[in-house]
Amino acid sequence: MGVVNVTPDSFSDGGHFFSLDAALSHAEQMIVDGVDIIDIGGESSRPGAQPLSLDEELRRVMPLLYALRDYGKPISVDTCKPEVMHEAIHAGADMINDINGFRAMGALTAVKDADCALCIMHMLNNPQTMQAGPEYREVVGEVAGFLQERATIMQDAGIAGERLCVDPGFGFGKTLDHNLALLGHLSEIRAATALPVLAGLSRKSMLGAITGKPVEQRLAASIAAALAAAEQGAAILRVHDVAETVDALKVWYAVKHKQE
Ligand code: 9MG
Repeated sequence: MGVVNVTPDSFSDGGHFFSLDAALSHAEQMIVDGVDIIDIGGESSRPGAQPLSLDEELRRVMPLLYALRDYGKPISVDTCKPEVMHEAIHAGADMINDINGFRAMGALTAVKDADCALCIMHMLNNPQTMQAGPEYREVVGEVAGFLQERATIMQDAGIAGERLCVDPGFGFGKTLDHNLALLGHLSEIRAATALPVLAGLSRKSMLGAITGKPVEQRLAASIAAALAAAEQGAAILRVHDVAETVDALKVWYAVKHKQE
């Protein structure tokens, strides 16, 4: 999954793709580079980011979604707002990626009768407060439990389990130790939920904490993290550097299957 943020303040690309043309050519390059799913988002989720109005989010996301529909690649829309989910689904979005785990009032109704895929992510609190001293008794069990509970609520609401995947939400209300525990036990989250796991580690601050590198120098760290997640059974990797990650995964996959 390749990330295209249409935001002026994304932590990872500094808002380089804020204009429609720039976002579109970025997405086109990702397709050339071998992306499978394009994740577009208008609201920044970096720690401390301020919420965006509904109108502004629609103004950022919808033109790109319309423009990308004819490229033949599945499009995911990263949003927490039921109204954006509704509009995106009607415009042909193939997936809704909700960092809030479809907890907003109206979110389940917005996605229930569609057939698009749905990514349920774990986040402690919200982007404004999530990094203010996050605490867990046992992070892996608590995150897995949350994802399991959300998946059950969604299925009880009539949403087919085949539409769901889960994401522990690296960096969303987690310390470095929490993130490392989740990455090292990703296969347990997969087993506990019996759902495909999506992992987003690309360029995140946990990689900066480990390497001491600023966001623009985290390519090698991002690839290492992507491979660690793949080794733990992640089905979808949300990344910024598609070409490099695809090459790394091809090598990892070839070695893995040679051994089997
Ligand atoms: C929107 N967004 C930013 N980081 C993310 C992550 O790790 N996972 C998912 N599903 N979405 C994310």
